[in-house]
Amino acid sequence: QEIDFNAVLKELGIESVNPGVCTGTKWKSTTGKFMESYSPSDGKLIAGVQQCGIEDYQEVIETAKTAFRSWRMIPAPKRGEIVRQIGLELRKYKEPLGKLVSYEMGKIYQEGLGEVQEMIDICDFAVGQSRQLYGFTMHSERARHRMYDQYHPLGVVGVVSAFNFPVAVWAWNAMIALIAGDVVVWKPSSKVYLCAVAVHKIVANVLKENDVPEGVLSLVAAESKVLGDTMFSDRNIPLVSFTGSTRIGQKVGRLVGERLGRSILELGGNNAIIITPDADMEMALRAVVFGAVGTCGQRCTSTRRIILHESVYEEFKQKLVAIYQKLPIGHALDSKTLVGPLVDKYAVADFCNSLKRVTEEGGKILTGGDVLSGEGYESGCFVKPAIAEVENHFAIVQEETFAPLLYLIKYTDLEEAIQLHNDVPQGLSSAIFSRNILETEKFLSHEGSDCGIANVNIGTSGAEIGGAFGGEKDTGGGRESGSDAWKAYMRRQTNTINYSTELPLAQGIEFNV
Ligand code: UN1
Repeated sequence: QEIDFNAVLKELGIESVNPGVCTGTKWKSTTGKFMESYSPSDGKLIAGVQQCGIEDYQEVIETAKTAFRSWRMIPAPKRGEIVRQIGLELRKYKEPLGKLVSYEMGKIYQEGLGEVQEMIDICDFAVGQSRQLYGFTMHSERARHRMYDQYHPLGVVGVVSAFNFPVAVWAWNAMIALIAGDVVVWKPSSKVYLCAVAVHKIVANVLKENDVPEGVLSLVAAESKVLGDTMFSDRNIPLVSFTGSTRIGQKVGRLVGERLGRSILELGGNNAIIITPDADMEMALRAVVFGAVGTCGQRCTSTRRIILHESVYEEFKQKLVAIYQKLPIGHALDSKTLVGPLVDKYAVADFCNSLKRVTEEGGKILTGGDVLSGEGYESGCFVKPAIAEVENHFAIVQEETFAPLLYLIKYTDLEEAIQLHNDVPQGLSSAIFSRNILETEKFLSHEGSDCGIANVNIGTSGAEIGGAFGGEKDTGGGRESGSDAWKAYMRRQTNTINYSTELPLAQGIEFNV
């Protein structure tokens, strides 16, 4: 079906040329280069952004620092009220924003809507959290002394997000940062600037209405080569939350670490599902397909490896291949599509290169791997999702290929399955399909999955916002979104108050002057 995309852009306030710098309600003309954004679905130009230059960035940081001084003094539940209104505003724009996410990034519309829903959900979560920034109280070892810890706002939070979740990852960070009393400077991926512009247009309505100071939520649309290192090394930013590859993440960790700043790193995954003989096979199949080809394999939580018991291997493999051969691949906004395009032609080249390496190392491609051409595929970004039989130790299997390439690996006993499962550098998401409690509990125990997320009878992707999101090992180790992840966005202070007329020292030390 043809959709009038101009109407969507108009509703979101996207012009053909958009400034790439915003401090909340004010848009700034910038000194950076002009960048155009094309849809990977049909290759058409959507609109362009005038990018942020270094001087623009310095100004934004000064505005953010000033804003922090007043924003931190607004009581947390009142900051929560602003976030509540942002959630309401996002509800109003869920459909056009979901469409833009789908059109600019290439995920199917259902997933575009789901992504905006994640934003709404984290707003709701943050509103509640704004009244629950709890610290502990403890009993002092000294008489008439009181001790407690409290959490204070931290300052400017830098959010650097990836192309695959153009809007939700910002919201996970920004909404928690807001209720924590922090201000946010967002550098979105240069592949999806328009989504970031649209988000800021939507949020501006709320900021204006509530007289929120300029600089509480800022946007700096710049390429990583222009602003990346500057931001990571910037002492004005006590916390950098970075989502992206392990390679870049290591550099972020180093640069932020050198100045003893804090970083939350959400890096690559190499997520596996173990399927045991006790699994519900139909459920497992659906979970595997969604996990492996959803978002065209471009989630950090995408399913990359299936570790199958030998007794169910052949049957599962055949059913899976049959499903893959019928997958509807096409324009992300076509409601019949389940697999949209990859984000750009570089991603297509990476996918092809990985397939080549699989064969070179002795793996066998069972289905897929073609780059599609012809009617409907003119953008050159469409591929057929692939399945390959491999061994876990292959160098290519140890890496994350950010595309729909699924590996099948056979196991004999659960011990071995868990070992294969953990034997990769990454540690983000994981799952087991089994109705046997001995197996599932073992998988969740400390001798089981070594990942930050471990699921039973659901797939590896599509985590709810209420949990802490993040992973171990090469995935970086940070946590964001739900649970007590908010603590990373605040500084902790321990307070001891003496209400006696003596000055006893701790540890019973006598010191008489
Ligand atoms: C990511 O791919 O960067 O769990 C985030 C999921 C989504 C978030 C993925 N809720 O798949």
